[in-house]
Amino acid sequence: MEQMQLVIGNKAYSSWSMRAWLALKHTQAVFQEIVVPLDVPGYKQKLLAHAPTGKVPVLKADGLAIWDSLAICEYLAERFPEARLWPQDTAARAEARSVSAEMHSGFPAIRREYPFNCRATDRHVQGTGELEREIGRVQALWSRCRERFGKGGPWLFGHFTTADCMYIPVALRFVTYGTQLSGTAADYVNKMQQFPAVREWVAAARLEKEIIEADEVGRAR
Ligand SMILES: N[C@@H](CCC(=O)N[C@@H](CS)C(=O)NCC(=O)O)C(=O)O
Repeated sequence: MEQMQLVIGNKAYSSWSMRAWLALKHTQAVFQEIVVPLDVPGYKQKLLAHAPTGKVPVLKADGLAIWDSLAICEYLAERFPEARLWPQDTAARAEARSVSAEMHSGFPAIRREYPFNCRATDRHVQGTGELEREIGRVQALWSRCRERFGKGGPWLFGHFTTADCMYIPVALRFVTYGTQLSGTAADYVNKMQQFPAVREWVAAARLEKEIIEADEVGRAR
């Protein structure tokens, strides 16, 4: 079996890359990272050489190029069942798939107003009502997952799953932009910040040199 490769963007700025990377890390498979810095001259051509979307992440495994973070998580869940990237219980799995899809296809205000910038600290933006509503929805969703399905461990469904891969980059945004959280949401953010894979990703992001100005919002003037 050839070593898998994961094509990703800047660790500082690419939340979708982080999602696939967290899932792949969790399988404990050995893999090679191919980092393609985004928004620099020629980057699109480099991405198009890996997948027809010209976007990251792309997983190259078993002669396949699998694009899109959620498709990658699904593939890894099938290929590494022992990693339990979905809960085993049908009801928990249905809910985990629902909240993962909700993140994958939704939360436009969080994505627009809180650009992912995991090495930044102390950023503040004047959020819209839509942003506030979405933050409230994320907190409600985390609380429900933890209360109904989280008894077996600290993650949304107890053990680490694809749902955590989807929401850890959201939790990191809450840290970057100083979002006020309490209860379950605050506990979840604290837990994820101590998680070795998250620390490894953020530490690597801090070493990157590239700056994407559009994602550097909320600095003190
Ligand atoms: N739905 C895709 C989104 C992928 C995506 O938008 N990736 C961004 C980086 S986070 C990208 O490749 N941007 C480069 C570009 O659009 O040129 C997924 O889940 O993987």
